[in-house]
Amino acid sequence: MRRWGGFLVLEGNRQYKRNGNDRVPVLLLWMRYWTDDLLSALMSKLGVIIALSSATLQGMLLPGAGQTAGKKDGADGRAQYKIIIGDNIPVTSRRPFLCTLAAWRDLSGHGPILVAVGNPYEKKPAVTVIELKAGQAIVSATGEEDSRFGASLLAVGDITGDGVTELAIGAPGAEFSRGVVSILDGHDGRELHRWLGSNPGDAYGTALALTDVAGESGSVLPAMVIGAPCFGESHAGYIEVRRLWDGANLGSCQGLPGESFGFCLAVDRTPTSGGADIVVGAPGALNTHDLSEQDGAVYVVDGSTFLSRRRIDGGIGFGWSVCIARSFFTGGAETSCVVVGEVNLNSGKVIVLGGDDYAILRAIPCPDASDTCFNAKFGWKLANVGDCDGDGWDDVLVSAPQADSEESPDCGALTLVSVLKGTVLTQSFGQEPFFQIGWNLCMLPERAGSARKQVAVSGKSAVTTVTIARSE
Ligand SMILES: [Ca+2]
Ligand SMILES: [Ca+2]
Repeated sequence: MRRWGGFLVLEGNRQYKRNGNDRVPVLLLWMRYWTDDLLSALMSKLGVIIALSSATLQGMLLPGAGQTAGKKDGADGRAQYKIIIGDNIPVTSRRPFLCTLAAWRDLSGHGPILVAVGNPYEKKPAVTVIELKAGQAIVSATGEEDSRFGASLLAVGDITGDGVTELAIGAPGAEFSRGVVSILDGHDGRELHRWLGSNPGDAYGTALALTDVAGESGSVLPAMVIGAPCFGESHAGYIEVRRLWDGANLGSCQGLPGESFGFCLAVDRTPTSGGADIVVGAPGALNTHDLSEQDGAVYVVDGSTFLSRRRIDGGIGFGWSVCIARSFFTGGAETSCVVVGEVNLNSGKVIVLGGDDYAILRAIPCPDASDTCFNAKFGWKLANVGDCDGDGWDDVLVSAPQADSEESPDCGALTLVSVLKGTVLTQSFGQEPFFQIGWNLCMLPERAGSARKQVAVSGKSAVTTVTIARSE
């Protein structure tokens, strides 16, 4: 509903009250003031618009319009895992929900965990590197006004050979939205590379991912994939692959008009021949925040020829997020699945694609234990958190930043799903109403010998650390 007019928005949520064995639909409505700089500026000209989509209202009032609940795993539906929402990471942003995150550990894996926090929508966009345990900012870099410097962040590993990871920073609004990606030396912040989009409006640097390319005599070299979704009706979007050590442009691949090809990226390193595959989301979005209103697609691109191997079509908002889940069969070949978020007004779902033809293996709907899914944006971000339940397949953490719990509207939810079984392992909600946990997710480096997985998560009110652990 936020799409219609914005500003002061009347929001609704269909919930159910128990009445004996029956459940009676109850409509909850509340007002929200959407404080975006752009919208504030528009508002001064246009005044307040209260918009309420009749289609949405109808959807809320129709009984049974919600998704069926995902089954909880474990005996008696008891969760065997828990998601613990922990300490806040200090952030200066007025709007942490727009923060982007990257994390790494330096000095051959034994140093403290460092987290880079991007504030791309501040008046002076900035990226600050924080030492997680001490909660102290170590260093920061700023970009030009409206450049959206820090809209994407990626720790790219050590290029210079000093044991310190370098940091890639995307600024898709820079140079008249041509977009710029900078690789900064992790030691002194020196700019090692600066790459530009081809044309104004490309939004080059909206998405970043690491990949491998073939080097001389069978060696493998690290490279970076850069997404330029060229938001808009007539723009196709493209990806570009750059070798990290010398910045060489190795090739590119383009999408179809209006589909925002390059909106999100994942790299599948499991194919045994021809190097890594690049998985590209093309949800047909007009920008990174408003939901898509058209059918989306996901492409699998050969990472050595940069030719599209396959296009997989989906419903509205399909391809909003992508990640790879791998399996490790002892003595057998490693295989993988592509996990795709389909985010739309209905509730969203996560779809698992696999096999040689990337067929749909299973769809995991938003688990609506308390009918929390309407416009929850389930699938907004995905993070591969490794194999939590020991079934040999990676499991995936799914965010739904506008999910409601029974007590709190808009607190957001994090859901751990089993890719192999298509079930929900556990779910946790944001701590308070309107916390909106899950606008961004970033895995933290694992501690040696620890079974706990840690994820940095941004919500509306704060950036926080989340731990996934077996419940005893
Ligand atoms: Ca370095
Ligand atoms: Ca698993």
